[in-house]
Amino acid sequence: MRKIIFTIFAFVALVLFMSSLKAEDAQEQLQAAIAGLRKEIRSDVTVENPGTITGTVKCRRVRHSGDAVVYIEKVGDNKYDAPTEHGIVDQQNLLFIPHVLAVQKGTTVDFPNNDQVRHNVFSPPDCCNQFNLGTYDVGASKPYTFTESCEVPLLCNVHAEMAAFILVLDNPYFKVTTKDGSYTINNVPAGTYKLKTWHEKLRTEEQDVTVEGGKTVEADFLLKKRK
Ligand SMILES: [Cu+2]
Repeated sequence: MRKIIFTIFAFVALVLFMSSLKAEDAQEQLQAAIAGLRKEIRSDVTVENPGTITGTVKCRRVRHSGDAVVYIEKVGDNKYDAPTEHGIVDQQNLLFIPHVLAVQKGTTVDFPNNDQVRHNVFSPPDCCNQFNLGTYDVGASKPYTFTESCEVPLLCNVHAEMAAFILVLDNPYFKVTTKDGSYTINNVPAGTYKLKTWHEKLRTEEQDVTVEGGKTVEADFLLKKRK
């Protein structure tokens, strides 16, 4: 009898141990996926004697100052070739990864399903890039090309809690902030521009910046709740 109880106990302990390893594995995989995916997709532009814009975005009353976007509204005629590189929004553990992706207009984004369950990807009907990729299998991937500049909320009609954003912008001059709120926009042609912010929950701010060739200009923002 004792032997049987011991065997059952040992078996249960082993199963628990294996499942904790698996959970740890999944967590590690998720972290690696988050760290590995690009948060911006832009085309390469040759600029003579460019300048740099850098600074910090402080986000009030949200968990961290990451996932805000700083961008220049208009550079010249704002006409740029679309990037050839694809963006990726992965689906893992009932999450879209990354949570915020900023892309230049004309970028194709792939939506691989690397989860254990089927997902659907769509944007709401009032979005300027309205699309619905339907529900698709684990291991499959579907692309969509974003031809209009605007905020694109991503949703899944299987899981109401899944949400993410793609911000589609007119030119290559933008950056997604890191968790501490810092950002740097490189390769900017000399000139005076309107620099704007985007955040899924916070109010848009803007300020004028003058960029000089070979120099770095600083621009900080404080983002508050929308009224
Ligand atoms: Cu889903």
